[in-house]
Amino acid sequence: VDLSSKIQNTQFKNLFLNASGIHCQSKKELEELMNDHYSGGLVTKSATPNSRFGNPLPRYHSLPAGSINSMGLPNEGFQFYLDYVTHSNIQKPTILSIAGMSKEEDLELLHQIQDSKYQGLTELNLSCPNVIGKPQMAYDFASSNQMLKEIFAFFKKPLGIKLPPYFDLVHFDKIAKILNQYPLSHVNTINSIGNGMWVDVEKESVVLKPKGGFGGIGGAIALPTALANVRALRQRLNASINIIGTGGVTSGKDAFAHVLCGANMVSIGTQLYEEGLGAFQRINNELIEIMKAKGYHSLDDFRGKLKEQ
Ligand code: RRO
Repeated sequence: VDLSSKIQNTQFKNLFLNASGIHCQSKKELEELMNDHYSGGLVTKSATPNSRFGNPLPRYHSLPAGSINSMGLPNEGFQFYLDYVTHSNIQKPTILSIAGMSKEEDLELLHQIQDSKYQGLTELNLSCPNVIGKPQMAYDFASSNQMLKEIFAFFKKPLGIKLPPYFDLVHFDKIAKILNQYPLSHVNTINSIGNGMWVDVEKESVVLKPKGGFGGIGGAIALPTALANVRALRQRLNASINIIGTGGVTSGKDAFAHVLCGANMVSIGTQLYEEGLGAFQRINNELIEIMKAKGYHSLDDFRGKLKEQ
């Protein structure tokens, strides 16, 4: 069974990635991911121009079937991640994630990438739900369009974007129509489901310190929303735009479902955080067993082939 996959010209030995933000902030975490045999590629924590501590703690909480977070973009600063993906002992393809605090910062970071030696994939995070006072750009269609227009006027390296979940079919039509105008390498869907809430009934309290307890929802409870977003975008985007399916993957079965909906790559967030890097090996093996039982040899045998009733 062959789990290899591609984004544009970048070949991955298997479809699995960490979700950005999970196990990819520090040098140690990145090295562990880089040396892990069961993930096909590595995504870095979304970077801002300068390092950030992020929001006050507690800012992550495990839920019965997922997680809620309001990390607030803790990261080591853009130069650290650019150096890591350019100079380190690279064992697998990398995706450099960036998230400036304004359009100007995003453009500045992209100029630096354009002018650097980096030849890997870049991903612009237009969907961080947790920075106080900063709306998610990807919910503002006109601003997203304008931003992409300015970016592709100078940016010539492979670039994808990280999208938030959409919940209305008209919104899928609108965002796809915009994205189809640009030579994007990929879209990564979904970021966490923004501004959920969890209540500790015993304490009669929220569980996160920042933002009065509001935070992004991930993990198993996000799977149906993630699958819908992968499917709806695959049905609307140009074939040249690949899809990274992110959201709710805890098993090989969930990864199989993402690929059926059209995912080229699948990333693992909450489950990776909760289980550790061993999740990659387990989920690899589970997916291989499902494919063997069905007589599939490669992901192309079933990618996007979800049947309607
Ligand atoms: O750091 C975060 O709070 C964070 C980010 Br940038 C993101 O894109 N998604 C998320 O769930 N948390």
